[in-house]
Amino acid sequence: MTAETLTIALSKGRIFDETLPLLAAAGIEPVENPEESRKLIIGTNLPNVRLVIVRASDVPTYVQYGAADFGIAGKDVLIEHGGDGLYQPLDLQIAKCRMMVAVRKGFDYAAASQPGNRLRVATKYPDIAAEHFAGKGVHVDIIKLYGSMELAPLVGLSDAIVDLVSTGGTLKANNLEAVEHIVDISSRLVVNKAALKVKHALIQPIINAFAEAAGQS
Ligand code: PRT
Ligand code: MG
Repeated sequence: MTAETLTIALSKGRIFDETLPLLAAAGIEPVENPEESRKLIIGTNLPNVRLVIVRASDVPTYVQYGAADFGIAGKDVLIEHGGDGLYQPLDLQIAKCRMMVAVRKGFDYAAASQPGNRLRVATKYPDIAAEHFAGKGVHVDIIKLYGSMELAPLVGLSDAIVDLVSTGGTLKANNLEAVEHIVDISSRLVVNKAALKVKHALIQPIINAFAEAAGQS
């Protein structure tokens, strides 16, 4: 971690797309598109600023250990990660969605989720799911998955799923319906605490530009 260079951790896809205008507002333009390039380190128009392209759920880890100075991660990822060693100055209001409980259409969720009952829940978010059902007094067997949660209730792996919903199109296409809203999700700026001190002169103007572009200053 040298004081004069900056490394920013981003994931491909919706976060990268929605971060581009924020980077532009801070005068930062990637020289390559990570969707097309296989490179994991991408330069920018600024010689001292580079991007590292990582899995969405790995962004907090890179920032926590200082391998990236800051990054952008969904609140879903941050809740599961725990946020250790991370300063979270801004809700960027990008990549918005909702964490929901969903079941097969026609499944009697109201009956199945009575306090004292036992429910099988498939999810990529075991901590969020466990806390939600503990709050309702429902016993759950959590089945950890890494993707395509929507399949689990269709093939009898689980009664319910806890997953992110944005348009609702994926649930609909798979004959599922959302039955409970857990929490609204958007993406946050996460900054390494040591980097914020050592590289304050480099990082603070970017935080300010992001805040302004996100309508929060
Ligand atoms: O895809 P990969 O396994 O590499 O990682 P990831 O799914 O964690 O990354 P990515 O890029 O898909 O998502 C990054 C972040 O975007 C997440 O951490 C969320 O904070 C946010 N986000 C916003 C979403 C969605 N909207 C979203 N709709 N992440 C995932 N989805 C998925 C959802 O899981 C479901 O499968 O999209 C599907 C539902 O979308 P609709 O529009 O059909 O409702
Ligand atoms: Mg995804």
